[in-house]
Amino acid sequence: MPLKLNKINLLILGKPNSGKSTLFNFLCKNELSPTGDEYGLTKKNYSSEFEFDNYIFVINDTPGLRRKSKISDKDEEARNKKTLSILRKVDVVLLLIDSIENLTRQDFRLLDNAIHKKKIIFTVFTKFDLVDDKKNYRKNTLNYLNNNFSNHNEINVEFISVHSRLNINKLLKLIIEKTNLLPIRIPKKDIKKFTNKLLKENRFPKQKGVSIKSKYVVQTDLAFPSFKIFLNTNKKVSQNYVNFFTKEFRDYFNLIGVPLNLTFMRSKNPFQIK
Ligand SMILES: Nc1nc2c(ncn2[C@@H]2O[C@H](COP(=O)(O)OP(=O)(O)OP(=O)(O)O)[C@@H](O)[C@H]2O)c(=O)[nH]1
Ligand SMILES: [Mg+2]
Repeated sequence: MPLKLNKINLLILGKPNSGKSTLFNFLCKNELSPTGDEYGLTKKNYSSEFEFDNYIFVINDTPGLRRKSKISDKDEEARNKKTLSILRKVDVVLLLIDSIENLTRQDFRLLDNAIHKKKIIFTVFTKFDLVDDKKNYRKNTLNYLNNNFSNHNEINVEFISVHSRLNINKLLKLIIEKTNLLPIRIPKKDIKKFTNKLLKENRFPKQKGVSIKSKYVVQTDLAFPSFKIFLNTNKKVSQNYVNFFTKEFRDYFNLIGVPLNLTFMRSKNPFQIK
């Protein structure tokens, strides 16, 4: 059984006007952070707490992040730095995207940054009340992410509206669910079953014509999904191989949308492990 965390630290990030402070105020049931149609209303970080389903959520609202090229003054630069420093300290990052705007390269960069820092990440499309064909919008957005963002398995995606109270509780429940996955312990026998399945199916991508096999996998941290994968090669594995293995591992153990630490170990004497 995973350990139950009772405090979850959240950070809200996103472009100006994406609805960060509206969500923050709604969740904390106060009007601490200024909201409105003017871009860049929030000029500092706000932190507050609220309770949901026996959990205490500590939530941080931040000033809107703009592209580096658009930043003109030192104050904004300092605010951005501060925001990214909070990122290091939280468990969960909510990247807010206005549903009526497109995903941009800056959004992908922020997602990559949060992935690199091993956070639980939610890409949250806001103002969903303004979308007419919600079903199609959802489908197209998920397809777009699958096709254009190679790390899509590392993030969760949700569509909310604070004005219509749409999917907010669902979002909070999902945050709890994913946070509870983190202190994970996968029994050795299940890891063995997984490696045997991979070996049997033998779909490993070839590297210079050679099929690299993962012979065994060891969990190295019980508080965080960290694993060492021992390979039958003394060569560095390709990104293609890493992606293949990571996807198989996530799918098998149902670890979609949570950070994962996989270290691929080369074998000094690859011929010893058959
Ligand atoms: N229709 C609709 N509008 C929303 C929703 N949430 C926020 N808005 C509006 O979007 C505008 C921007 O909201 P804010 O919460 O101030 O956005 P922000 O991301 O905090 O903006 P900055 O602080 O400038 O970065 C406001 O006019 C809100 O009323 C929503 O669920 N539906
Ligand atoms: Mg704001």
